[in-house]
Amino acid sequence: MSGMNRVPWRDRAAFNLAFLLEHYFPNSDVVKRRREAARSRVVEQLRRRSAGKVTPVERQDGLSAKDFRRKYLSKGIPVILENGAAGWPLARWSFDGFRQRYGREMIKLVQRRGVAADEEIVSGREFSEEIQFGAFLDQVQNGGGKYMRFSPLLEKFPELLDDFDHGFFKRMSGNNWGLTYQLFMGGSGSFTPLHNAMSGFFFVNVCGVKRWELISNHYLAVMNPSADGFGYNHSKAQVDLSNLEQFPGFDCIDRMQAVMQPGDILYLPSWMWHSVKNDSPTIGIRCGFVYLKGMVTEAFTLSFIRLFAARNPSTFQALYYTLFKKNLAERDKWLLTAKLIRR
Ligand SMILES: O=C(O)CCC(=O)C(=O)O
Repeated sequence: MSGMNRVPWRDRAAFNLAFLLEHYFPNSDVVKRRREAARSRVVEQLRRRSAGKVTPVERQDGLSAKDFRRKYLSKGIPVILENGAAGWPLARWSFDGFRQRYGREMIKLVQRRGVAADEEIVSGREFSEEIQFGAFLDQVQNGGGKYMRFSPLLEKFPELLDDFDHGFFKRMSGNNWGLTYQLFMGGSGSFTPLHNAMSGFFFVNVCGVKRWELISNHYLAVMNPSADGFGYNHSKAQVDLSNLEQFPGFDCIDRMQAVMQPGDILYLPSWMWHSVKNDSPTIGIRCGFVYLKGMVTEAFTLSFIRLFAARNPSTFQALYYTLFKKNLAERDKWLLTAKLIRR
């Protein structure tokens, strides 16, 4: 983002180092004090600048894979590929279509700390429930609060994978390995709070309207995530600034917004923070992919933490579950360790 409100690299580096150390010394007061001091300096610097700017994510119609890689992927810039999935055979991907085909099947919904709305987490713990797919779909369409996020459902119903243009993902990402697919279905008003993770992804919006807020990881100190060693980071900061006193400086950071219509595909770079609100009942697919350059250049410290300091799951566990583990119920414990799909 050219012309963005920037934080001096020294203050960012000081915060990043303290955040890294906190993963190894979670009870150290010295580390906590250093982190707080760095955060205050970042906020002070940002407050000397103008109010944060909100800009729309670019929309491109008919972008070639080569131009996508040159202009967006290699630079870590998000983009909406307008109607990118319009020609895919997704006609059966509707609430009625799913109800007819799979309505009687039992599915599992898992809510994880930091990426579920507060009211979905029962007494501060992760929470999962089994529900009949038909009943779940009914409540999504009727504005109920249950939200299916990061679901491995495509492994249960692998025939659905035939409806994607797998060549599209390979061409765009420049890889023919490392693709993972996860499903999202939520009702009107359902919400996923701010978080970021190592893999970049394409999000295919099949039904409904989704509203995204995107924030560069340049502002990690303002997002102020806890060092809990998950495979992802999360923040309780609210983009409507309703908890500015807890997240000072949030009004001075730049952010982007994207509104996705059915058929649109969003590219989201590694480590970019994002939150999502569904304006209407939605069905979407997240296709994660490996792009090493982006992972490291977008956030070296976070990549280092993910590879060497994360415990829930560790890199070894994540790889094991991604590559080998077949038992869904077990693998389902770890967010973002979706099975690699070869097509
Ligand atoms: O659609 C959503 O609610 C969240 C999507 C998301 O955060 C992701 O795919 O990483």
